[in-house]
Amino acid sequence: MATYVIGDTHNSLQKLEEMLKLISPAPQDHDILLGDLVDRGAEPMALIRDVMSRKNAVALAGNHDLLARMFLKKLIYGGRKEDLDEKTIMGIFLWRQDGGANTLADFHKLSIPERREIVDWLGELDLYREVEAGGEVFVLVHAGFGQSLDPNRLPDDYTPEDYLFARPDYSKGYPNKYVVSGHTPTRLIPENPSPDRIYRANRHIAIDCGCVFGGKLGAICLDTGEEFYV
Ligand SMILES: [Mn+2]
Repeated sequence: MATYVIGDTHNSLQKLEEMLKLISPAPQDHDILLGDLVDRGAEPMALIRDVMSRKNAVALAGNHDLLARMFLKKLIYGGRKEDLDEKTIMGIFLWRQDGGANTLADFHKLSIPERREIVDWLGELDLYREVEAGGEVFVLVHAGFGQSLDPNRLPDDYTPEDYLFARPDYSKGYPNKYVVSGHTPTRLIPENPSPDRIYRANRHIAIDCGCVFGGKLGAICLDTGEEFYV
């Protein structure tokens, strides 16, 4: 059994399909998506439904997934303006500017039971997951614990900001486990010599290779360390 971790897909079902073709996981392997499935790209609902349908795939929450969930929950029945408070209307406006427009338009094409199913599924995504592979322990988390990463702190002892939004300090790491994160495209890591490739430092593995920004979708096999790009 092998475990593959796949970076931020941002609505690109096509890239995910290409990636799974490249990896060609065996039936007993696990595929873990590291969050930010939705927003920015073209086919959010098809992507979510595809991941939901895969028996061996699980997704963790990214900031975009939770933001989408928060607003979509209020829009299951269409979301008439008079039913929404000002803060929500403003939030939806800002979310649309930050990549939510396609997610919202695509959501509205679904039937109400389908919308409910998607909202429930998004609400169940874990914030982090710890897995063992190849004799090592890996903590998988969308943003990578931010500047707060502290070797004396347990993985369940961080804030939503640390799990979902904050930019990590790659000079810090746990001494006995690896942190695998997405969220920050590796081209934005100043000390990374290879933009859009997986970046490793101090038991920190950053795998968001910027697929939605003209880079690549990255993935890694935790058991072998093999890297995959599409
Ligand atoms: Mn993110």
